[in-house]
Amino acid sequence: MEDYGRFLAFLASSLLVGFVSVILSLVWVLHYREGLSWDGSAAEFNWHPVLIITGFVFIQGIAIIVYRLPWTWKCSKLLMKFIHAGLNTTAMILAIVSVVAAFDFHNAGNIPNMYSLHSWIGLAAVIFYCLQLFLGFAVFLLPFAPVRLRAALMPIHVYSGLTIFATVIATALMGITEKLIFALKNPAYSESPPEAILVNCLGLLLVIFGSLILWMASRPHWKRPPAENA
Ligand code: ASC
Repeated sequence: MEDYGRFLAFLASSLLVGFVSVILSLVWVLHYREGLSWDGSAAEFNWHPVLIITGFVFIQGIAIIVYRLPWTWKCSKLLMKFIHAGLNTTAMILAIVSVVAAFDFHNAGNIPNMYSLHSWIGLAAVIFYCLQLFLGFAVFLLPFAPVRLRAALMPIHVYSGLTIFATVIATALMGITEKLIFALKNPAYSESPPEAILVNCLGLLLVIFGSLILWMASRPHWKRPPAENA
């Protein structure tokens, strides 16, 4: 790879931006909100943004670009598939736990479920992510699918993976926005209190993280060389 340094700069920036996003989500719920617990209270709901940003955004983002790390090109393709699948499975589990936390909190407080656009798109994203994972496992990881089927499905796997990732980030932005509108009362969101500024910055970082990952994933010359597959 002739522009190894540029790739490393993108990788380091995305890791930094993703890591700071996770920290900001923790500062949000621990410093400005009710903290974290599992008791049906608002502190249980707070797992929702933390686990979505950690799992569904950060870990999923890393899972997407894991084949592009040049020092893994001498590892077997099968090992890299296990790492890709393992990171995505971890992200799926965290996303499901985070959705359970949101439903639990709503049910304990008689708050209606599944009325917002955030919840519709978010649940669709979780369902399609599970389908993507099980299909990917069956076609690309297990040894049964013929090469022609793998080759036919690979562009669809890549396209739907990137689309789900972008949708998850858009859904996180909707969730952040509605939470700030619901939760900030005195002072209100419109008065730009420090919590609003911090969480707006978190949203900005999620967009930057998504852009960096999608850039790395869409550069053909940063792909794992086919000759080194095995
Ligand atoms: C796989 C694998 C690939 C693709 C290719 C079809 O399972 O390891 O490189 O599918 O065979 O595009």
